[in-house]
Amino acid sequence: VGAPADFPVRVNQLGYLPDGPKRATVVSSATAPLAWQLRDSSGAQVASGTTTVHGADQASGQSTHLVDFGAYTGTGSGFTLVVGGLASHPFDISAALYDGLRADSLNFFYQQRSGIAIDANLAGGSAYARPAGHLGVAPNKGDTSVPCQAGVCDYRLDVRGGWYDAGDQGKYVVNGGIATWELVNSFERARRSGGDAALGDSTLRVPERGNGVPDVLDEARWELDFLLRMQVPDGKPMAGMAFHKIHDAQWTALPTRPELDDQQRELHKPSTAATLNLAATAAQCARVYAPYDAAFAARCLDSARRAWTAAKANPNVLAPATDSTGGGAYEDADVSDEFYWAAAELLATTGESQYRDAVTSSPLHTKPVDAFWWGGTATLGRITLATVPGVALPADDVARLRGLLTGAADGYLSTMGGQGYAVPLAPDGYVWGSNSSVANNAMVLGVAYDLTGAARYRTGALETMDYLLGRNALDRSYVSGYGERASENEHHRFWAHQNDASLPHPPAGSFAGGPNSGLQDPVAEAQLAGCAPAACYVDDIGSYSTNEVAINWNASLAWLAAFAAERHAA
Ligand code: 9MR
Repeated sequence: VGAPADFPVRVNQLGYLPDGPKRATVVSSATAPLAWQLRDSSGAQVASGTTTVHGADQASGQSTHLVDFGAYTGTGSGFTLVVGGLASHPFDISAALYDGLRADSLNFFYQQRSGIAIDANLAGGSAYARPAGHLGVAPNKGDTSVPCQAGVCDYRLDVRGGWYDAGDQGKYVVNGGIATWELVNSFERARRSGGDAALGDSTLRVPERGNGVPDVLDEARWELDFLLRMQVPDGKPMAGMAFHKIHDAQWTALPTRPELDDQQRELHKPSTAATLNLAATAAQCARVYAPYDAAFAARCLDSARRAWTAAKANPNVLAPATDSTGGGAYEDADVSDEFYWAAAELLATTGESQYRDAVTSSPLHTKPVDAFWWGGTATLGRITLATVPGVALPADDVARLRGLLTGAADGYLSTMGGQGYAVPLAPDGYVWGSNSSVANNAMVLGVAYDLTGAARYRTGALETMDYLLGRNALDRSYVSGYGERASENEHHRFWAHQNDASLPHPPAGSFAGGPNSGLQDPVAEAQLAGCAPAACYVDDIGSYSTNEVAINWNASLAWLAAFAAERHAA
């Protein structure tokens, strides 16, 4: 059996769950069905059948056939799928398939921590260990006493901690908000589905393991503590608002180890969007952390209330797109969705009528569910209102929101069904961070499964993992360490092995941004001209617009991995 460089038989390179869907895509222009064989690790045929001709796939620009070997019920490792004499990458069929990814996709956050030394034993080897970054130790100029940009404030703030956003070492409240919400929501939903033990204390590699608090909440708290520090103190102008971001005055070179960053760090002007991200995540914190640390939960609630009040008083302080020297802009010209999200979280936590009024008077409350991302967060609020038990809304409202969420999920299933590679994303959706668009839409499929128990939604969420782990236009797993042909050169200032052999590759569980038809960096421009949307990706450290990592992206992967790892009774 041959094995060409680009395997035309595209599978989830990690594998399949025994009780999940098992489909593959074959790149072939044959107009008649082809014979396929499933072989075990000894090469013995264990199942066979014929493909279904799908034909042209718009996103990839490829001619495709589909294989469904879902009737096979065996387990093991080293399976291959063979079509026309050509084999796929080897893969497993196992109920434990996603256990490793659940842990590693969350360990990514530990390794992105600012303000703490990264321990080799927790980070998966000495290559990943490093001294604490940005604690005011030379040559660092932050983050324990950070000045504002000119004219923004006349005092300094201690904004240590949190996670570095991505391949850069900026810390942005807007993106920290959605990432934190997704991790905490992953735990909140698992507690309802009975899967929370797998995210509980001493399940992850975090320094706080053994403290009696679920480890995923320990990890999220590292960021929550930072978000709370970003709030303008009482007695200062715009008290209660949150600074939009803190980062270097100039972009640093690649590589730059965190503890060797010598740039001045600066606080950027408070924004309504950042303030509402703080309000939303701090309100969620108050609800979810209450059983473990009542004092912290109370501090979160106080901060959330003050942020909400400050945002109401300053409803249109917008972060500009032009503020992108030394860090990302995270600009946002429409904060109606952030208002809705924050009101939803405050309502779910407090039940108070002021927040209910804000929810029910928002036009977003009755609109169809739209895709969520860092700049569009209404659906995060909808998920909370539709899933948290006992939310103080009329039953009709909750039922309608649930219907809107399952309606969006059915839309994603229909999008998947029309494609050669079952992706819950339209062919024109391959923008910067497309893998997170895909993963976020799959989260809605997971929510729909939780709400209804209908198997088709779980199938959709799991087939999305197939796409991310190799069943795609490029025969590529976008998750480092997972799959035979996985990304390994994601854009990062410390995991910069491609530029400096003394530094490591990104650790297992790091998630690449994915295909971006905009070709928004020099490497993509030079190497990807003319690419089909789903093929506009290059595993090169210089391609930050297709191959960066980011906390908001890894958070969706972690949510999905935890969902996929949950065991289901037969
Ligand atoms: O994820 C962001 C994407 O939606 C934007 O199009 C892009 C350009 O503004 O920025 C992305 O976010 C980056 C941020 O600005 C800086 N840190 C790295 C982020 C991921 O590339």
